[in-house]
Amino acid sequence: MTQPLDLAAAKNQLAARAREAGFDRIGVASIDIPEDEQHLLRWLDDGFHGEMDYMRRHGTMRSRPQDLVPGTIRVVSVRMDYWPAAARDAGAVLGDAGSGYISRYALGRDYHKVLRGALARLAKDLAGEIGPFGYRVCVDSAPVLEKAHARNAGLGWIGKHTNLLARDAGSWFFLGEILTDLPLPQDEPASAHCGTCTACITACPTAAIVAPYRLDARRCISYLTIEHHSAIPEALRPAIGNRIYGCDDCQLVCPWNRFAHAASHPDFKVRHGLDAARLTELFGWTEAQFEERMRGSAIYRIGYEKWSRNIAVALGNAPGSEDVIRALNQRAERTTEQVREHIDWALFRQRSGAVGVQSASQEDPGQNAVNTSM
Ligand code: B12
Ligand code: SF4
Ligand code: SF4
Repeated sequence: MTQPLDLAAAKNQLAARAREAGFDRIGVASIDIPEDEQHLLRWLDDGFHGEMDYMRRHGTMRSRPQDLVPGTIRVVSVRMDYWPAAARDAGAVLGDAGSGYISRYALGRDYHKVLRGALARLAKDLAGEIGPFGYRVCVDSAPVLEKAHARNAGLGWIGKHTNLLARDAGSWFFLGEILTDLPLPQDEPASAHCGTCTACITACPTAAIVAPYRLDARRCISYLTIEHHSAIPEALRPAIGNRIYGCDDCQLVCPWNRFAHAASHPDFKVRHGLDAARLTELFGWTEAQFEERMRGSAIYRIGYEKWSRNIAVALGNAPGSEDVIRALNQRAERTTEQVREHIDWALFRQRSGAVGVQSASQEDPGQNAVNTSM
């Protein structure tokens, strides 16, 4: 006769293996997130997803993992810290308008690859020990409300900036999941500790956090520089400053990030000097150089055109200089229509002396209004 499976022991084995695989925390939750589903539907109705059609496409499948993988009854959530401690200081890069600021999460190897590989091995190893079970691993690779499940699994709370954060770990971490049919014992959801703080809302350069816990992605620099395919609305360009891929401002000011841990995974070490790169140098890369240097990085996914578009905006915000004007002119004749339009905007700013970073007010980001300070 086969012994019944000891689920508490299986969970302990999983936790021990997760630590060996480089994960910093693991927890287990049920699949039920009805309130989050309501928030998701409202967010979509308000159009806050912008051009991220994939967010609308899956509808409630995103909040019902049992519809995505039939038989799912638990979500195992994992956290992996990514703060690159050896990188040039974030504030120093943001304060140096001739440098390009790249989000801390994208300075090393693509996290999708790092976490997915480790999670797949973890689930496979557990199956080797306890016998076959149903599962699917996800790292931002399937329609799953990752933060909601992670909160319920005790990994942290969703902050007013909408990222997941923990008192002993801040928010500089990635999430991943194993959706499973194993009835593993559940953890307690984490309690929230934002209190009366509103630092992230105040710090956001584009006023994208329109209310606590509500992010209008169409205004968010992370969205604009990574997910938005069309031209970046002119009204928002000045506030983007020198952020050429993603944005960290709301996390940089969060008091709980004093308790964040440095990444221990070697794949999150800075590559290609991306923490201290000059805008003019990055703008001089050919498409072949972009492909070669960014392969294996999350940045590779946006492609050369959006990369060039983003740098053109940052050059338009850089202090006026002949070097910047030369770099812009050199690319102007051999590029796409979209990049060309952003170069023209940047050249106009450079020549009219209307440079410098401004905060954006909460006007409609859909409007391609010309900035009034020009
Ligand atoms: C779409 C997306 C984006 C979009 C939209 C972000 C967003 N807030 O939705 C954009 C491109 C802007 C983005 C940016 C970033 N992202 Co992103 N993104 C995602 C993705 C794919 C889906 C998120 C989602 O489901 N959004 C739907 C909306 C409805 O959710 P929400 O805004 O978080 O709202 C929730 C709560 O705030 C609450 N809520 C909503 N309204 C209200 C109202 C009230 C009154 C209350 C009480 C609650 C409440 O309910 C909602 C559901 O839980 C996830 C991966 C995944 N599959 O989950 C990664 C993910 C969230 N992103 C991640 C990261 C790292 C980032 C960036 C930090 C990257 C960067 N440095 O540029 C920024 C952070 C920007 C920010 N302030 O959120 C990590 C976050 C890790 C963490 N610690 O939380 C994730 C989990 C990827 C991963 N696997 O690690 N992202
Ligand atoms: S990532 Fe930047 S633009 Fe987006 S909400 Fe945070 S501070 Fe605002
Ligand atoms: S900055 Fe303040 S309000 Fe925003 S997530 Fe951190 S603790 Fe919460």
